[in-house]
Amino acid sequence: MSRFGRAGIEHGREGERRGKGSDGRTDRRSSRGEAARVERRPRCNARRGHLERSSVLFHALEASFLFLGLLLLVTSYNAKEVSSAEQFMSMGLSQRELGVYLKLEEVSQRRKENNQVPRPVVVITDVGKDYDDLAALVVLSEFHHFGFIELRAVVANLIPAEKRAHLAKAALESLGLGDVPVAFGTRGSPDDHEVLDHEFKGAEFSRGASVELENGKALLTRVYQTAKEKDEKLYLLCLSSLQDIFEFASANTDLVVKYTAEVHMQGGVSENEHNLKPDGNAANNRFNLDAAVEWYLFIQRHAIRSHIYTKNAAFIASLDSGVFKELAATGHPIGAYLRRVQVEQDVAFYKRACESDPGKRFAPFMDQTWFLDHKTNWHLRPHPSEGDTLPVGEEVIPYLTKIVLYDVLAALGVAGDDVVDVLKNDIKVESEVLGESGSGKTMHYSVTNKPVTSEDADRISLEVASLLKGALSGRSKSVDSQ
Ligand SMILES: [Ca+2]
Repeated sequence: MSRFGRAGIEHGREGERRGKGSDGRTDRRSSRGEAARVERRPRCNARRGHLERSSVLFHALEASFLFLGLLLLVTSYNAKEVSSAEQFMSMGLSQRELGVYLKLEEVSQRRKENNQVPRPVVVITDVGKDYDDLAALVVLSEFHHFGFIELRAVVANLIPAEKRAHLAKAALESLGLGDVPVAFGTRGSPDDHEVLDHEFKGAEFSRGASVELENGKALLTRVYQTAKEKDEKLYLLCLSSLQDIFEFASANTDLVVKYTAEVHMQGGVSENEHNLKPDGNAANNRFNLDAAVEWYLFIQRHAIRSHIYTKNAAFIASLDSGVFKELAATGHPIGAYLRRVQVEQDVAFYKRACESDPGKRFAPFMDQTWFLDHKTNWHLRPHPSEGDTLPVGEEVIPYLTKIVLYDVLAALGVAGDDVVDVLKNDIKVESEVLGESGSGKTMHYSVTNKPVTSEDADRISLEVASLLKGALSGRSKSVDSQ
């Protein structure tokens, strides 16, 4: 990108910082402050007039600089790049969000110059269980359109796997990726899974969602065979139970070992004595802990490069719920679905957190206090006082300000370090090398676990919000309106 483009973005960031409060609402403090001061001096009309003129002049200059920056940006691009920049500008993104897109476009161009092909990605997801799987698919669709990745296959597991696969297929169609093969996987767990009312309500995003889908094992076999024929390596993105990938890898060890570049998993891990073990508290491990234990042994035995993303970074890089309101306002059906599910899912989550029996909660430690701390702004409400009655049931809705997108961090990571690093997102905070005794192989892995700084968290949130908004208001809209 040209220096003019960068200047335009920096200018835009400054404008955004001035225009947004910590709660995400428009808060033109400086101009309000000036206005308030002027009102306190009603007789100083000359000064007020001067300030108003200054304010008008400032905003005019601000708009002029932005316009000039964008104009110079567009004129500095070649014809193909111009279309990208123009497309981004028509997406209704804020200045900061536009900045994210332009930086990602820089990475895309750099990869093309280096003849880097998109990373072939295979996703295993329990889409529908949480809104974050669908959010991850939306982010992945943008990465696919940028050319960072190529979505080769999506397998949906967990009861009812077929219904989840249809949800994934419909979502991908609405995002302009109807050609991506989708299959239904295993039940994901030996235990029964309670399907909640909100999971599939309003999820018919497009025509064709009722097409017959194939079995997950057949699809995994096919994509791995194709990888073998092309002599390329696949990137596995595991956002749900590890049963499917473990079963497939056990039956097709050579294929998986030879043709897997990296594994990216949302979950949790314990490390000791150069031995990785799945953390049984992480939901994706807990679905089928035996399979998770075996899969972790598999990746270590065969030294498959792996990245594990835990819940801790996701909590800190949570999104403001205003982002989902904006997604609903895009008019894209996925936006409306995400917003509705976010509220219904979090209310259901809250009701479970309020259970006095820890065994009935989502996890024993996720009690009412934990929920209010991690998922709401309850403690920031006006005039808090000790002894306030805690919200009951749906009373919590106005305070549901934090959207935690666990799976999306793994989706960011699978795109590659250059995509993650473009915004200096320090989500890869820990990296280790594990040597396995006897085999002579070296296991490389990283764990995204430690809290990131609030500045890093803001950058991650901005990147995620930009991609979600861009996907639903931009490229896929033409598909949706067909
Ligand atoms: Ca998931």
